[in-house]
Amino acid sequence: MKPILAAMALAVSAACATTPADAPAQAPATQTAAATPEIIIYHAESRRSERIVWLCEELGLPYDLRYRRGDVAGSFADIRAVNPGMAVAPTVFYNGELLMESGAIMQLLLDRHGDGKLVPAVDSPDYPAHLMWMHYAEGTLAADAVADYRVAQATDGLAPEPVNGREPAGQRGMSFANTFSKPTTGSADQTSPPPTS
Ligand SMILES: N[C@@H](CCC(=O)N[C@@H](CS)C(=O)NCC(=O)O)C(=O)O
Repeated sequence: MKPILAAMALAVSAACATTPADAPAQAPATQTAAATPEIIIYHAESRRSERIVWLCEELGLPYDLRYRRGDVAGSFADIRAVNPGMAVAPTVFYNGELLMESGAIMQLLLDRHGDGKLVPAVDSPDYPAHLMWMHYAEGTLAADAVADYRVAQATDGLAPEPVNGREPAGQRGMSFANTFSKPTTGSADQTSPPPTS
């Protein structure tokens, strides 16, 4: 339901409700979606700010996109002007509040404006895996990939080599994501939980 319709439905049901004088007070109805926020996304092409743009599109949330097409350095100069201490993409203003961390911004938008879309219910069997992958993206995977990127930067673009037969960090992060299958008790694959005694 659109936020405005939800608000109208709440208002109408409140106006029509009759409560006997001795009835216990009712808990307020659960709010399903907050009012449409003002969202300004400071973006740079091919950067993580795309996550926020994508999500706003999925949720039908209006947003003001600020970036310079074909000019990543210029886009970051604009970001630095509004967020000098940590000029990263995304930098987002949500109802005037400066926010960073794409995962946190996504969670905020989904919690307040998702109306149950795109996220399994907290008590769903899919919720733990959903949460794990949400954190994996900017936790282990990003850390591993950036480690390889820094090596490549320091070695004129050479791909990191395996060390002691182990994959370089970023490749490990990607191959884990590519080969992961949801563990089920008793399965023999490498992602299974350890046996319980
Ligand atoms: N964990 C942050 C990472 C933000 C980040 O580092 N973004 C990159 C672009 S993908 C950036 O702004 N890099 C510029 C820099 O670090 O100076 C997030 O998920 O938003």
